[in-house]
Amino acid sequence: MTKAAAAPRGVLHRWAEILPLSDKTPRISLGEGETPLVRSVHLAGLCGLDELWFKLEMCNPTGSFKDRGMVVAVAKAIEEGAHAIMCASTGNTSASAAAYAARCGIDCFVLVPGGKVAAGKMAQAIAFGSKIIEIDGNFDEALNAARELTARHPVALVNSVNPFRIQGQKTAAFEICESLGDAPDILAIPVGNAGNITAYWKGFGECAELGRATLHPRMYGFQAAGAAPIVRGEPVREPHTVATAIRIGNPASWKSAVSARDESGGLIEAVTDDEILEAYRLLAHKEGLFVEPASAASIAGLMKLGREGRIRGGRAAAVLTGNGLKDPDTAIAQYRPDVTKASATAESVERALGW
Ligand code: AN7
Repeated sequence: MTKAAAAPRGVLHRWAEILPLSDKTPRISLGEGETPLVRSVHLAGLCGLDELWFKLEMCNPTGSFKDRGMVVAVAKAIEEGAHAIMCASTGNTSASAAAYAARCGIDCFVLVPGGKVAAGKMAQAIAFGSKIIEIDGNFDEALNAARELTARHPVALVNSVNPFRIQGQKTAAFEICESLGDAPDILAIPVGNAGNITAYWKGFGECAELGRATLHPRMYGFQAAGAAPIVRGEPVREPHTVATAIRIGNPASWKSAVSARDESGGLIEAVTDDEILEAYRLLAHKEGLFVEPASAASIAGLMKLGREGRIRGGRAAAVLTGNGLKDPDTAIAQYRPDVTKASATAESVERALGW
């Protein structure tokens, strides 16, 4: 018997039927999508939930949910003849764009806020060989520059203002409905530039239309308190938060995030850095899930609502958007390491452990 080649994986293969692909769209893949949905053992109760499920988007090839949308945006850019892509980024979009550009042999330009991108994400942009421009300003200013530059030059913009990004990211909602057999009652998600909450709401709407779900979840979005323009109702000129991924003061998809909130009967609220870091530590200590701070914002939000008695049972899914390895500096600052030295003998280790 000959050995069968592995079946093609990835968002463009798995979800072609719900994506705007043509015969000419290259079916590129880094094996993104089909991420695990893992049930919470310890934190559901703290949130007042009967069931809490974690969608492990950190398991995508570059360690964040961005790969789902980026694979579609890059494939469509190449289909349309692009030889270069550009994005502004707090770090994960640039890591993802750089990876797919490397894979496809095109150029990638990334505009990042100087000094505010987590170390692991910078390492990725460097490793994938992208051209990195550190902006003396924040993400919002970098995105404005990227929009202007891509209007002037033959370079495709792959931020989530590119509708193909939203198309790709909506596939996660389909996967959740498939895994649970229906949509959850609540979808909890961190909100930065607001592309992902927009994509999930679109995805759940399509699931209901296609008979893949009987209900629409309430969309619960969470922003960091120092970067919460949607909660405050006005742009934040100088956003600040330990969750650098969502350090965004003027989200591009603001209007559609508000629509997702209002049409679903959901909410968008703020969580403080302390609340984010508490959820960050609990996810690691109690669930074995090491996420980056931005991803912990949704759990921080559910815990806050639970404590306030504003969640009374039901089933929630929370999107864990990025891997904790991306931000080693925050991890080292937040966890108390329990390390002892010993020589390489059982006796010495026993002594070190006090056994
Ligand atoms: C881990 O990479 O905006 O609300 O430039 O990296 O769709 O922006 C990242 C955002 C949540 C927020 N969690 O998603 C970027 C960028 C993580 C993130 C968000 C981001 P959106």
